Amino acid sequence: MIRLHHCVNARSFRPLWMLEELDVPYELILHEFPPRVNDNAFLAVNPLGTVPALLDGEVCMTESAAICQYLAARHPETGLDVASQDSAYADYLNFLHFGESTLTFPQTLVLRYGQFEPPERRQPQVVEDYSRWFLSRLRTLEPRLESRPWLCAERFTAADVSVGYALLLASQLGLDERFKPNVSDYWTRLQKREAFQRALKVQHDTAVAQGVSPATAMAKAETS
Ligand SMILES: N[C@@H](CCC(=O)N[C@@H](CS)C(=O)NCC(=O)O)C(=O)O
Repeated sequence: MIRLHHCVNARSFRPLWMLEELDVPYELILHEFPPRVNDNAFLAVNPLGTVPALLDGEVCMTESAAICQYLAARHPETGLDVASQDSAYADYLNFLHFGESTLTFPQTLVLRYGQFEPPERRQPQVVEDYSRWFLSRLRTLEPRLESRPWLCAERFTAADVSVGYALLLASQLGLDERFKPNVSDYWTRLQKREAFQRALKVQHDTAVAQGVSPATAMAKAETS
């Protein structure tokens, strides 16, 4: 059975959401964030200590967008994949990787210098600059979503999971209030998906069952 190592609302939410969309059996292991510090045993799974880590037989993957691509391709009957012969294939790959490489990166600086660093090392200017940088990167999505509900192939795909996670992280950072109308409506549509809601519930219930705090690392940093 697939095993997914996860921290609440971390990038490993992408594969968790995918697994719920695919409706395949899996085992979920929750870690206190960051596992690098809180769980030495996890370094044997991923020496970098980052989540996700997805194990599937002999396979071990640690990149969230690549895992979405892998899971979608392994289950083409679900329609979450776009085949290489399809005219939407290039858009599919582009948005799938845009979600992590282009959208999530500036948010990590907002997180680090707004919440994770101790108060004396926090940098409000960095937070505002990278918040703006992130929001400006949504420029690609706003016109795209003017006339379609999902990013490509005229259906919901793994690319929407990848970009959707970046919007989830943005909402955790309070940046969703600054979304333009089409991105805001898209974010509302994404949150209405049953698999998205199931993934939120599963991570909460599993965290509680495994003795891990169900609060996000961001919420914990705010109260520390
Ligand atoms: N590019 C990787 C990034 C993985 C990553 O940095 N994960 C974060 C959680 S969002 C993490 O585990 N951070 C803990 C650490 O850096 O020690 C991906 O998309 O999966």
